[in-house]
Amino acid sequence: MHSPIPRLYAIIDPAQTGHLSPAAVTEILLAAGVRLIQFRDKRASSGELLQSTRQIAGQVRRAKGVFIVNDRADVSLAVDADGVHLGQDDLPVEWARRVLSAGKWIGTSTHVLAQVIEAEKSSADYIAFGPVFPTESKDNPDPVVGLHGLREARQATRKPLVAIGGVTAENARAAMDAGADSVAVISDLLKAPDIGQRARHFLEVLQ
Ligand code: 3NM
Repeated sequence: MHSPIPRLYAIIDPAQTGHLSPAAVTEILLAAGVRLIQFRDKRASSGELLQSTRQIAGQVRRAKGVFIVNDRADVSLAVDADGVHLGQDDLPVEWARRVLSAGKWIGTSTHVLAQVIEAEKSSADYIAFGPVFPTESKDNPDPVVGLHGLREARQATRKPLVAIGGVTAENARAAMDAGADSVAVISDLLKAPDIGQRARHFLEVLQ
């Protein structure tokens, strides 16, 4: 990871994009100025995942953005994405490092302070912590950590900290004030009637 983490981290989950294809959503987000995009598809086969990921990687590359693949270091490597995001049950960070070349971003999800402390000791490039607010986008979410939990996480790491879970344009500022460097968002972006306008609004609020 060579550049500071953008303040808005958009996650595209096809379960939430309705009639729009992931590629169409990517185009809208990039046009709005979003420069950090993750693709997360828990249902796709490896073949399907490779297809969509390849396309999005090209789009984000042309816009000089950063593209992260959820969970799958192999797919990230195959499409020359900028990195991978790992959950607690995915490959451990140091093992994903064996797959991805130096300089690629590796992010990790954490949900309690002990995991933040562990991640701080790892070579992860950034740490996501949440759910900060209640979320409906994740199956079996961990207990809500709240802004108080986020402040504690801030004390436990010097790495870039990403607030995730239930973040909206209305509460994003509060998450930054609690110590987040970036906010990761699925539904408040993807469920908006006008995704581009919502993304621009987020970017303004996070200025
Ligand atoms: N991870 P939304 S919460 C993918 O707590 C994900 O680690 C979480 O979606 C965590 O912005 C979450 O719609 C869902 O709440 C985020």
